[in-house]
Amino acid sequence: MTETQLNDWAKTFQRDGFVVSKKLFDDEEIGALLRYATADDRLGADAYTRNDSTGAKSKLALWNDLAEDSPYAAIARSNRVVKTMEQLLNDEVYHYHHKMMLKEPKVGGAWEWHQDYGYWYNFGCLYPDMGSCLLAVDRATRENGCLQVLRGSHKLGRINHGTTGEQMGAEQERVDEARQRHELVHCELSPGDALFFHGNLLHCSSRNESDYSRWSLICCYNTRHNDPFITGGRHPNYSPLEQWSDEKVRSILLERDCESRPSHSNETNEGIL
Ligand SMILES: O=C(O)CCC(=O)C(=O)O
Repeated sequence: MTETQLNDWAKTFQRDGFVVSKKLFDDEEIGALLRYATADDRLGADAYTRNDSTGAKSKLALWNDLAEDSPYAAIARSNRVVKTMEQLLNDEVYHYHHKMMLKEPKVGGAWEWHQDYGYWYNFGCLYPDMGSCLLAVDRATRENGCLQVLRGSHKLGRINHGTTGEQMGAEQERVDEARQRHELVHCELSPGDALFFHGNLLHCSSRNESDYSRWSLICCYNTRHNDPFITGGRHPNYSPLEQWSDEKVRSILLERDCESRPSHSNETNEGIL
């Protein structure tokens, strides 16, 4: 991607709190990741569920570490994701964690309206200068519960969060007010598209009512100047992130295609986002 494109994305991100990069990963790369993930027994074993307010189950597997041989981790290190995030957040970023969101057909639960910084504030991050890249692994539509965002809501600042079901949700009164003033956008994505979004952007997703799964890989980053003031928190403190070239990540994805026995770290981080 060119400097001009990155600058345009940074402007959109500042205004809207999110920006979409179409086909950040091409069909071959994302197809390989989907086949790998589908055959990845460890993913099923690592995954845990969070009940939404109706009791429907939202399933995810989350890693704080970047295992050398994990294709999910390779994407989290990839130059095309990390360099973009650095441009959007205007600082060096480091890996905070990454997770596979597994929203299964018919049963995959909703995620309540929240800001990621509503969670991360509690882990010693002083500033909301943090962001996530959601990579669509298979198609995300309204029917299978794509992410919904309120355009520009990152400018509201941090809203108090309480517990709803087994998740945290932003204070309802403020969400209702924000919905009157900020456009609701359903982020329908094709496999390989990436949505970069700010830590304070209000977002949610509905239950998966369709016959199709909605899997996505979300890579979360913190800025170097925002190293948490506590150590040993839920997610890591600053350490430099080794970025991998797009060619290297591509070859890892294609090599791992259809391997059913990955050996990436078994660290599970049972709990909150
Ligand atoms: O994947 C989803 O549907 C929602 C994920 C989300 O809101 C989050 O990880 O913060």
